[in-house]
Amino acid sequence: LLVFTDLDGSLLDHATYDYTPAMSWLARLEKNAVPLIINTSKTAAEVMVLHQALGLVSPFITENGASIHLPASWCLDETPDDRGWADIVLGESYRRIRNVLEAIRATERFQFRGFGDFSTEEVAEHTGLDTQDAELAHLREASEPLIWEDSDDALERFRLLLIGAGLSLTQGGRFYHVLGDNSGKGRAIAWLVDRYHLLKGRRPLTVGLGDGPNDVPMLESVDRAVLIRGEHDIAINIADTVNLYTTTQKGPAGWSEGLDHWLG
Ligand code: 2M8
Ligand code: MG
Ligand code: MG
Repeated sequence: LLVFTDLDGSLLDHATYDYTPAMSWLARLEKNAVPLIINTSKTAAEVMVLHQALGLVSPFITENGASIHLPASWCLDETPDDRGWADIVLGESYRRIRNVLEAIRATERFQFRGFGDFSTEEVAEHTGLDTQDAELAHLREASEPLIWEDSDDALERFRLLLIGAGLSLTQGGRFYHVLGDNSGKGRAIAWLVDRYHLLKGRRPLTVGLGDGPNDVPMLESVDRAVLIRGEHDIAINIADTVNLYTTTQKGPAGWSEGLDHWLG
């Protein structure tokens, strides 16, 4: 069994980033040695802090699937760095993403602002994170969150231009996110499931929990999916072939409700 989870609006409360209502399930997963694999749009720098606080030993996925972080126990050919981690990059570099965004903005005059245009204080303002955490959210490696300040028509044209440049656009609870087109939360899961298979000689049962449009590829690639009721009112369309449970509660309370449903 592998449990994949989104953070904001899922394991963490959308506004306060608290996870207290999930504590008893976190303890239960740990006791049963079930790997809890964070799969988030946050940066590795942000996740590392939480991963340690939760005492996790599992791999984690950052920036909407653009990069996978393996502890030594999940490595085959990879050599862990001196902190004990090996990074697999599936997406495009942050530098290339910013270059494309700046070129598109210069020619199309679209109105948007990304984290690369923000000071750390502005990141803090838009996310509700304190300055220290905002600094970690600012350390992007392979995706750019942005606020769209232009029309819906312009957004559709922007989406097509990104595809033309080998990039893609997805949406989290607060921001649009630009990333490489061969990444995404689903692809990163497929990678880790294959790795698990190579290590253990069998495929795992997979559970996935998320609340946003960027979680759809995750929910569509697991055996048992939990759609957590969102704080936002963005429509979320999931293929009807998915084994889906939709929670009535939001955030970490919904997260626990979902695990009660599938594993309780
Ligand atoms: C960003 O992502 C969230 C998650 O869904 C969003 O779009 O609302 C990320 O850039 C992340 O790094 C940051 O911590 C988070 C804070 O709300 O926002
Ligand atoms: Mg979320
Ligand atoms: Mg997320």
